[in-house]
Amino acid sequence: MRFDILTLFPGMFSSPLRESILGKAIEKGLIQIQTVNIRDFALDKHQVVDDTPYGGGQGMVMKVEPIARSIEWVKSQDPSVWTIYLTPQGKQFNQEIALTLSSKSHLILLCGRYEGVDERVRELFIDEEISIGDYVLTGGELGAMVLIDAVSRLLPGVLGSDRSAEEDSFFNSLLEYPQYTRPFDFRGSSVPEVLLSGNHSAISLWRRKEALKRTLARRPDLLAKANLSNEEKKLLEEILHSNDDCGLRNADDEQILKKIRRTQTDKGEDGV
Ligand code: 4FV
Repeated sequence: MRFDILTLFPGMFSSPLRESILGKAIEKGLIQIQTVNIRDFALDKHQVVDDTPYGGGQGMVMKVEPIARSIEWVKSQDPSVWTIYLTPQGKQFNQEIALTLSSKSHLILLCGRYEGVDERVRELFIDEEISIGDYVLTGGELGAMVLIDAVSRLLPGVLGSDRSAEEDSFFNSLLEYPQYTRPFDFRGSSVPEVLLSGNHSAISLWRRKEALKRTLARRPDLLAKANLSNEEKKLLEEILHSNDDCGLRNADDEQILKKIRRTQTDKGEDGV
């Protein structure tokens, strides 16, 4: 998979993407990352890439021409490239979007700066707008790095075994179960016995139950849209009726519970 990153600060990408798993993926040729300096496509003597906003107002806006030329330069090499603009006005990035993008072969990631880009860039060149979160960064570069990391690790051969991506949080939109490793006891806190039992069905049952409890307690919204197996629904039932109420007893939690029950019922023959 190829990523062309359009930015005014290509140096930001020198080290973060060269370490560890992504660095190896680049070495193995599983991903190609090219930074394109938008300023190289500003043809005036001072290579101006921004200007004051029409209608007044604070800050500067990125000019359309340098961005247009840089996108068209990449498209001249591959017209099928999919062009993404990282912006707080985009749809919220999540695992589902990462999975969809991982099926594409070539992405342009446009990183905004200042107050953002001239609106004609959107009208004429952008296929998809993505936000990494409801907060304002100084630039889209960190968003581009987040996207490259989340998408690349889903590509065959990037992670040690592709299976591990299937056990991700959010893979089946549940949060991950608690993880433990040596030492068995740390300052009086020890590892749940079941994990040392060697009884794999008991271990996976414990892990599924813990994932459900953690999701119920921290992200009940995810449960409402999860595709739970009938066994998971039964586990959720046990959790909901056990005295371990996962701290879910105030009013809107009840609403979420009703929603979880409703959606799970609609989804399965014998709902919770
Ligand atoms: C952003 C985000 C983000 C907005 C103004 C760059 C900044 C500046 N990008 N997800 N949140 N971008 O804050 O992707 O141009």
